[in-house]
Amino acid sequence: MGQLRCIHSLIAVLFLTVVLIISNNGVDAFHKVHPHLQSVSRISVSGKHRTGYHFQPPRNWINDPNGPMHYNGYYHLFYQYNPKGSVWGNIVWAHSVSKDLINWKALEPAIYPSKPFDKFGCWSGSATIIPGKGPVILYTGIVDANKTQVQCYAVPEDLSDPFLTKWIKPDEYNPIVVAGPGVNRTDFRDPTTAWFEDGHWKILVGSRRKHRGIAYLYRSRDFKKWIRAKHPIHTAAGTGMWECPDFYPVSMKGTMGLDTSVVGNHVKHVLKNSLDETRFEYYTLGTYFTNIDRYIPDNTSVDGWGGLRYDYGNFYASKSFFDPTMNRRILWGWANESDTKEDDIHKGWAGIQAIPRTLWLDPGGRQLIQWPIEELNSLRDKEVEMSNLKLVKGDYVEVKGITAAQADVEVTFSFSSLNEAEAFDLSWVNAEDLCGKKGSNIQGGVGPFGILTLASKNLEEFTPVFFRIFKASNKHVVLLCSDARSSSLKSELYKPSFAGFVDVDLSTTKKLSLRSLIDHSVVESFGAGGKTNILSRVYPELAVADQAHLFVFNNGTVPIVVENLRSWSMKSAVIN
Ligand SMILES: *[C@@H]1O[C@H](CO)[C@@H](O)[C@H](O)[C@H]1NC(C)=O
Ligand SMILES: *[C@@H]1O[C@H](CO)[C@@H](O)[C@H](O)[C@H]1NC(C)=O
Ligand SMILES: *[C@@H]1O[C@H](CO)[C@@H](O)[C@H](O)[C@H]1NC(C)=O
Ligand SMILES: *[C@@H]1O[C@H](CO)[C@@H](O)[C@H](O)[C@H]1NC(C)=O
Ligand SMILES: *[C@H]1O[C@@H](CO)[C@H](O)[C@@H](O)[C@@H]1NC(C)=O
Repeated sequence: MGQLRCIHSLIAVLFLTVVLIISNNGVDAFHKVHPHLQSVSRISVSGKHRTGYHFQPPRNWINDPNGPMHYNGYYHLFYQYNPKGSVWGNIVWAHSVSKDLINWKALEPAIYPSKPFDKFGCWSGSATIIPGKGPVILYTGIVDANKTQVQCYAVPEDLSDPFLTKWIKPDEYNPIVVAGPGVNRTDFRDPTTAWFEDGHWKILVGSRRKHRGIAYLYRSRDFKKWIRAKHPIHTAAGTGMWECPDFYPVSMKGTMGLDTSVVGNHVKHVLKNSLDETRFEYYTLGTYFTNIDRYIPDNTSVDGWGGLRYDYGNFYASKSFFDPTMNRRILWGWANESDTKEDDIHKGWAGIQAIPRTLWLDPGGRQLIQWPIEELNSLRDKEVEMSNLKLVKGDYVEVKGITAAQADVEVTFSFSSLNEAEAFDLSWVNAEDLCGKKGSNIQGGVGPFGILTLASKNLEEFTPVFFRIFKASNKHVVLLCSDARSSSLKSELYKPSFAGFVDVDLSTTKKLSLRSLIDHSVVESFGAGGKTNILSRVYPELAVADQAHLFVFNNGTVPIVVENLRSWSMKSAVIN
C-alpha cells in the first residue's frame, strides 16, 4: 500500500497544480446554462439509447438524486428535473415511489418554486425521518436572480397518504438557515440528512471559501432553529466548491448498514463531496470526534482530488440513505450524458440514475465496497454460462444467446503467473491517462483481458472493460479500464478512457472478478467485487438492440482462464 499512498500524494500534488491553473482562468464548472433551450420540449422522444432498467423519466433533463428514503412501506426517490426541456433549467423536485427500488411509479413534482425563499429554484437536499413524527426534507432554495442560496424545509401534507404525494413548506421558520457572516451566499447548498447526537440534530451544508472546500455544520434542538457550529466539520484546501456532501457511519465489521445517527468505537465515518471543478466525487474514511464536532480523515485516506472515488466514470451528486427494512446503506448517483446538448435536445431526454448500490466498509478498512442491490436480480431472465475457457493472446470469444444490449454479466478470470506483468512507471499517477495510453489494442504481459460490451459484430464499435496488471518494485498494480474511445462511430461525443486502480493483493489469489450492467447506453461495471467501479455512457450506432454483441477477450502474453462466466438477458423494469 505504501506505493499507492505515494502515488496518491503525487496525484494530489499534480492536481493542486491543476487547481492553480484553473483558478487563474476563473472557470466555473457548474451546469452549463442554455437559457434559450431550457423550455424546448420535443413531442416525441428518441428510444434508441434509452435504458431498459436504469431509472429515467419518460422525457426531459434530470440530475441529482434527492432525499432518498424508505417510509411506511415505500421507497421514495426525488430528483432534480426540468419539466420543460432536456437541458438544465426550471428545476423542480420530481418524485417517484417504489416497493423494490427497481420498478417505479411517477407522482407529481413534490417541491417546486412557490415561496419567496425558493422563487428562483429548488435545488438538492436530503430527507430525515424524525422518530415518531415522520419525514422532513431539507433543500436549497434560490432566493434571487443572483443565485443567493438558503436552506429550507418541507413536510408531507398528509402522513396517512402512503405515497406522501403533497409537500408543504411552512412559513414558520422557513428558510431554516441563511448564510451568515463570512459564508459565501452564492456557494452554499445541498443540506445532508440530519443525524441526532448529544441532544441535537446536526446537518452539513456544502460551500467554499476561495479554493478551500467547506462542509459547514449546523445544529438544532427542535429541527426549526438552527445555529452554525464554531468550526466547519471539515475543510480541504485547493478542492473548490463542495457540492452534495454526504456524511454517515459505516460498521467496522460486516456488511450491514447503519442509521445516520450511529456513533461509537465500532464505526468509521465517511465524508463524500462532489467537487464542482472536476465534476467527480471523492470520499475519505475517518473518525468523527463528537466532542469537538470535527471529522478527521484517516492517514490512509487521501483528502481531496487524489483521493478515493465511488466511481471512476459518469457518477456525480450521489446520496446515500439507510434502509431499515434490510439494514443496509444504499447509494444513489446521477449519471449524466456523454453526448452533446444538441443530441439531448434531439433525443428529448438527458440523464439517468445509476443502479442503487449497497455499500459497506472493506475488511481492510481503507475503502468502501459497493454492489448493485440484490433486487436487481429479479430482472435476470435467460442465462448463459461458460467455464474453464482458456484465452490466449489475441483471442476473443462471443457470449451468445443473451440480449447483449440489455444484460448483466458476472465473470471471474484467473491467470497462472504474474512474472510477465509489464513494469509500472511511477509517473503513471492518473488511471484515466494510463488507460488512454494502454488501451485494449496495446498488447501486454498480464492483460489486457476482460469483456467487450455493446460490440458490433465485426468490432467496428465496442466498449472494452478490462484489467491490466503491472509490476511495481514491491507489489502489483491492477488497473481497471472502461474505455469509450471505440464505443461509437459517431464523432463529437465525450469518449473518455475511464479507469481506476484496484487495491487487491494478488500474491494470495491470482483471480479477478468483474460484473457489468449493460443497458443500451450504459456500461456500469464493478471490479474485484465492487472495489473499483466505473459507469460509462456510450452511444453505439451499429451495436444497437439485437445488433449488439458481448465478447470475452485477452490481449496479453499470459493465457487467461475464464473460470466462470454467467450472463443474463435483463428484463425491462417498469419505470414511471
Ligand atoms: C445582484 O447583484 C448585483 C451586483 O452585485 C446587485 O447590484 C443587485 O442588487 C443584486 N440583486 C439582488 C436581487 O440581490
Ligand atoms: C463565492 O461564490 C461565487 C460563486 O457563486 C464565487 O464566484 C466567488 O468567488 C466566491 N467567493 C469566495 C470568497 O469564495
Ligand atoms: C496512521 O495512523 C495510525 C493510527 O491510526 C498509526 O498507527 C500510523 O503510524 C499512522 N501512519 C502514518 C504514516 O502516519
Ligand atoms: C488486440 O490487439 C490487437 C493488436 O494491437 C488489435 O488489433 C486488437 O484489436 C486488440 N483487441 C481488442 C479487443 O482491442
Ligand atoms: C458529464 O458530461 C461530460 C460531457 O459533456 C462532462 O465532461 C462532465 O463534466 C459532465 N459531468 C457532470 C457531473 O456534470
